[in-house]
Amino acid sequence: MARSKIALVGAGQIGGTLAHIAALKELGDVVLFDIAEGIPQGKALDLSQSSAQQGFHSKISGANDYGAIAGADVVIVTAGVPRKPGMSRDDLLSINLKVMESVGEGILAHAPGAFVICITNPLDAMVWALQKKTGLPANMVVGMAGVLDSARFRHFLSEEFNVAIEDVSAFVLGGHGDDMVPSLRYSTVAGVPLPDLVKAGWTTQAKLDAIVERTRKGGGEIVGLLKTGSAFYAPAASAIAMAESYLRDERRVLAAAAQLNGEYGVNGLYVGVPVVIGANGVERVVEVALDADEKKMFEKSVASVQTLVDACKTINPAFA
Ligand code: A3D
Repeated sequence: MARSKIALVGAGQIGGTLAHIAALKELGDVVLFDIAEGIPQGKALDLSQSSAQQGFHSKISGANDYGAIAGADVVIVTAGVPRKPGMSRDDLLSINLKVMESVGEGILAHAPGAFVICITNPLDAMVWALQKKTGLPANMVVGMAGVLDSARFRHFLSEEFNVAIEDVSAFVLGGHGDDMVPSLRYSTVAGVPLPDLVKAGWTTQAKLDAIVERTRKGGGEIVGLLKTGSAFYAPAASAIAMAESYLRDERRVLAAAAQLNGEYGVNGLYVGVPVVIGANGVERVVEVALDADEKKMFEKSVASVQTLVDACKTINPAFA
């Protein structure tokens, strides 16, 4: 049986880590694509040579030509530039919007049947632009952020409670940014909601509030420490969980930026919500009742996403 093909558009920090994890998990053959000459080829060669010790059979190749992604089952997009000192959010937006245009053309020409996972920031606007540019069905174009935000939340909670991370389940809604909405009511330890654990004396509300704040600023904390780039191990692991759920039809319930068409009262925007990912891509948006506070935070987060999308339409009226 033919192996699945995973195309990684962008062979930087996250792209290289994605290739490594995909190969270790034998998810399929991997193609690294980048505009930087030599980088995807060099990483592909290095990773291929690691198979002698690590025992995987995935073939890994690198290319500067979109033809190499032909027929990919999954495309994961990390192409773009990160924000540098002195660069405004709008500067970043206009550069990466152009990148999404060329990436969208490449995907449409060579891998229009793929499940496309976007990671490039600003995430909710870039995945919106990629879907708009390609015109691919919305269930096949999704953004990775919620899995990562939940992973950060779960890590901090597992440390606070001193329990295994797999017994901590976290629920995060909204756009990928400082006003994302980590929900305490829907986050649990072995099924017990966090507010009940406060009542039981396991922690305090103040400690949970601090963990929520740290989760919201989780990306910035790592940028501050690394100084030369942003997080890449956990972002790559998060996107692989999404790709794996699609390729193996696992039907996992994962937080992701999905196009909303009426769910949560939002229309046409990509916003982080829990979704079911299976062989048909995003198969279902999980919609739950929000209380007044959660609703207020969610609406604020959606408004931030709307501002970014409006900025994309101003920068390039073709997106309007
Ligand atoms: P980096 O290591 O800079 O890799 C980006 C790669 O994109 C580089 O190798 C570039 O050469 C390449 N590139 C630039 N323009 C193009 C183009 N037009 N076509 C193809 N390749 C191109 O960055 P990274 O891997 O650390 O991060 C990648 C992106 O992910 C950035 O936009 C980050 O902000 C974003 N990111 C998002 C999250 C989320 O949770 C959403 C987390 C971490 C990083």
